[in-house]
Amino acid sequence: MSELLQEISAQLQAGKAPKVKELVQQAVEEGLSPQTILEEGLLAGMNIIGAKFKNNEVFVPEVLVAARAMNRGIEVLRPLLADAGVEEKGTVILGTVKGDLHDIGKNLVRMMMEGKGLKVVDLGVDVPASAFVDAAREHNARIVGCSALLASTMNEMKSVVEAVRSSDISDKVKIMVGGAPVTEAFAASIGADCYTADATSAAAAAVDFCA
Ligand code: B1M
Repeated sequence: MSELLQEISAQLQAGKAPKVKELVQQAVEEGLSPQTILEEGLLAGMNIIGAKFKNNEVFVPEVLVAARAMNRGIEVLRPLLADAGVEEKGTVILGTVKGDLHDIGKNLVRMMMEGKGLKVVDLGVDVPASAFVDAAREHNARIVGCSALLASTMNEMKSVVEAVRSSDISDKVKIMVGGAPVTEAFAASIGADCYTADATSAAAAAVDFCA
């Protein structure tokens, strides 16, 4: 891995948001691909923080500043990963489910979907099931996408599936789920239409649904 990517990872772990932004910009100018910067710089750093968090070597405040630094880096990459001027292929309602405040993975899913020419209405975090349905109806969406990072909140996805299925838009909308604790088997058990493990495959699946 290049020294610059290692430095991005290190500065992210230290929570130095302006420095991460500057280094990501530098990496872009040096010709590194946005995908490489994302995976080998930003996500590599966040994975290390995640492992330390699990082992009680760092705590919520450190994780929070690292997450902010990650988001600042992603902001630089967003327009590069998005294909400017691509005709919109369909609308996706995206959000992190009720009770869950994790948004880094969701933001990546959004970025990749926008990069594939989908319009994404991002409802943010802590989104109740009814808000997914209301937004899907309002925006005439083809897809509702739910993200969850906590074992305790992934069950909220079942509420979203039930809310969509019992609504008037049931047969217009596909439900996609994802996030670290979510599995294919869980998705099937709650009646979701699709589970994907990462942002890139989520975007590809969403495009297929809209085709
Ligand atoms: Co939290 N947290 N956290 N946290 N946090 C985890 C998830 C945890 C695994 C850490 C651990 O203990 N090892 C653990 C959950 C354990 C569990 O339930 N199994 C945990 C916990 C316990 C908590 C708190 C309860 C801690 C506390 O307060 N004591 C608390 C909960 C707050 C709440 O939500 N109500 C909490 C808080 C936080 C912070 C606020 C400090 C911060 C979030 C900041 C933010 O998001 N803005 C945070 C973070 C950063 C993490 C870790 C370290 C990193 C998560 C992350 O962003 N990963 C995480 C540990 C870990 O995962 N190693 C942890 C990077 C991201 C790119 O990956 O989100 O998995 P991910 O997204 C991937 C895929 O999952 C997929 O695509 C993405 C990219 O490829 N994907 C989808 C995601 N959504 C998708 C949707 C799709 C398809 C694919 O379709 C629609």
